[in-house]
Formats: sequence, structure tokens, C-alpha cells
Amino acid sequence: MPDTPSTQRAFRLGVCGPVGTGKSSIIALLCRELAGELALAVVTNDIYTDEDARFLRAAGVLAPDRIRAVETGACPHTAIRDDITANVLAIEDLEDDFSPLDAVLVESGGDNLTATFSPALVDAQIFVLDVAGGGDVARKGGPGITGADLLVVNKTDLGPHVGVDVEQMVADAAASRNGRPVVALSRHDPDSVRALCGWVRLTLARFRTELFVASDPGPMAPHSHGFTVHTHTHAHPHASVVDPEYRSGAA
Ligand SMILES: Nc1nc2c(ncn2[C@@H]2O[C@H](COP(=O)(O)OP(=O)(O)OP(=O)(O)O)[C@@H](O)[C@H]2O)c(=O)[nH]1
Ligand SMILES: [Mg+2]
Repeated sequence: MPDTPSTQRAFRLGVCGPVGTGKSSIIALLCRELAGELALAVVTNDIYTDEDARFLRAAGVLAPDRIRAVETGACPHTAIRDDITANVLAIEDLEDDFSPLDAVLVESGGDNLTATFSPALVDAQIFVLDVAGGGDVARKGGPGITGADLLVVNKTDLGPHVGVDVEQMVADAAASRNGRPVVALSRHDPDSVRALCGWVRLTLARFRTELFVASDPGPMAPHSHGFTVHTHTHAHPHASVVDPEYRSGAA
């Protein structure tokens, strides 16, 4: 533990989205672009492996001990939405070990279109779609697509190869988001990388003001795992906010 803990904890930024859409690659890219100006750490979530963490350590974008894996033992959305304990502990350990941190990036293991982070776990969240997943996915909606703080339409370089009209896909995505931002990203397109980094800087700056509150994109759709039915009901209304005191550690 540091002698004098910082009065404000690190900004917690979640990255979620379906399997293989490029979440780990985006985290690697953000670390590569921003580690020179921000003190960063990463938590990854996976069911039984720490593969994402190993990928990020191998990418050499951050000191290896700043990257930690949570093995959820169940669907990753459970650990980012329903019981966030393991993730919160991993983040707090990183904050203690590397204080002061500017931001902790949290990757959800790849999951379906409705997986979103609890606003009690992250301050803001990026939902990632992949052009190669099909142009119509952006129209399908779901809380991540419509309500995440940022929607990334990733791998735009693949559009011509998979027969997807990227401009139309981005327009469809934007139309479903009620003005919330969309970034069309390819790691091969420096302008798009700048746009993503610009959003992260802006959101971090907003977090550091007293005006920032985490918003909830909405819960998982009801679903089942074998015999267990998850209904994910909540007593509070959605688009709810986290107590602003929480992020200063006062709660
Ligand atoms: N063409 C192209 N491929 C990309 C881009 N970004 C990522 N990829 C590739 O997409 C594949 C999946 O990337 P990951 O970053 O592992 O995706 P992920 O969402 O973390 O995957 P899971 O954690 O398994 O759900 C890899 O082969 C990446 O190299 C991009 O901008 N363009
Ligand atoms: Mg990954």
C-alpha cells in the first residue's frame, strides 16, 4: 500500500464485445499510444485461460506485471455484470501496487451482443463490433451497441474483402445510438487510431471533473446456462448512475 493513497482512484475503462472483434488489440493499441503520457494497467477476463493477458504481455506494450488476468470460471459477463468482486479486487490491487495510476483498462472475455459492464465496475465502456462479423450487426441493437459510451466499428480495412459497406455500417450504428459517439477503426488507419485516443483522453478529462457519472447501457437479456436461468432483474431504473462519492473512495 502506498503511504499516501491518491484522493481519486484511476479511471476504469471497460472494453467488451463479441468474440474476436479486436478487444485485446484495441487495449494493446491504447497502451502503445498512451503509455507515454498516462500511467496504465490492464485487467483481462476469461473463463479458464489467461490468454488475453499473455497476448498483451507478449505485445510488450506495458510492463508485464501491470497486466493481470481474472479467470472467471463462468461466462465472463457474470464477472463484469453480476458479481464484479474478482474484477474490483484485481483493479484495486493494481491501484495499490502502481499508485498513482491514471487508468485501468478492463477487457471482458468475448461474449454476445448484450454483454455490458456494470457501472459499478467501470466508469465508461467501449463496445466493439467487427466489420467481418457482418454489416447488419450494427442494426441488431442490444445494450452494448445502443448504450455503450463509445461504439467502435473495428477492422474497417476488411470491408472490401468481406463485402461490407463500412460507411453504411457506421451510419446504421450511429442511427441506433441517439447521438452517442461511434469510431470507425482500423489499426492500419492512423486517423482512426487518433480518433479513438482522442475519445479516451476526452473521457478521462471528463472523469476528472466532478460532473462525470458512469451510466448503465442496460442489462443482459434474460438467458440461461444449462439449468440455471439468469433473469438479471434490478430494483433500480436503468440509465441509473453510480453514486459520485464511490469513485473518490468515500463510499
Ligand atoms: N484486419 C484487421 N484485423 C484486426 C484488427 N484488429 C484486430 N485484428 C485481428 O482480429 C483478431 C482478433 O483480435 P483480438 O484482439 O484477439 O480480439 P478479441 O476481441 O480480444 O478476442 P477475444 O478476447 O477472444 O474475444 C486477431 O487476429 C487480430 O490480429 C484490425 O484493425 N484489422
Ligand atoms: Mg481478447
